[in-house]
Amino acid sequence: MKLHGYFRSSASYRVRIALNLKGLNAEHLPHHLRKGEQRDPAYLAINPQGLVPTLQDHGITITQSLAIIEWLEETHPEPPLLPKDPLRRAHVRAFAQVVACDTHPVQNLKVLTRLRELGVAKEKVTDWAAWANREGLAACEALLANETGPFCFGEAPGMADLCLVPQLANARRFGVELAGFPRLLKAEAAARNIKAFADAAPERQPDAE
Ligand SMILES: N[C@@H](CCC(=O)N[C@@H](CS)C(=O)NCC(=O)O)C(=O)O
Repeated sequence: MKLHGYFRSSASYRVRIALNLKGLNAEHLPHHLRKGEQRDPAYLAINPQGLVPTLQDHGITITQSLAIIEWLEETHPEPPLLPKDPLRRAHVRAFAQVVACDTHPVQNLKVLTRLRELGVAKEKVTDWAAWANREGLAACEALLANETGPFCFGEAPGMADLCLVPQLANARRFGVELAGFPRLLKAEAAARNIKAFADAAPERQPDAE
């Protein structure tokens, strides 16, 4: 398998955790997002959005981190990243989508770059990104109100955790105060003890700066 990514990309970070949890090896192919390498024609031919990650495996290509993770789950079911119960699965997916569909996309590099191009001052752009993170994480915290943990949804890490941990890293980069999210920090602390999460961290990647 080949994973096109970038060390600081939180969407790639999600997939790296999923691969590690499932004990799968992938060759990591970095694209330097700040240098615009995601828009090279050769990369656009496999990912028309010019975003990372993209997974390639024996002639197949999959874009979008959640689609990649669902595909890994279906083709390599052990250990599971989703619970067995349909309602619990829906709740885990809802949590993951708060992060991946409604929080991360409004603070990704492309959006922040466009705001700068439209004349928004750098501090205001950072405020915007921090606001998006606070809003999304507040919803995530509420979704876990009745979950005892230690992970987001139960005794083992899953799809919710692999979305949460990279998003908390983003929130810190934008200066978000996280003390108001104790349940999320508890899940993050549990994940920190797991090698699959530690090995996927941005600073452990070959292209880390
Ligand atoms: N919804 C996509 C988001 C992908 C995405 O936004 N990736 C970011 C890095 S985390 C990216 O490639 N940004 C490049 C850019 O904004 O130009 C996914 O989950 O894969």
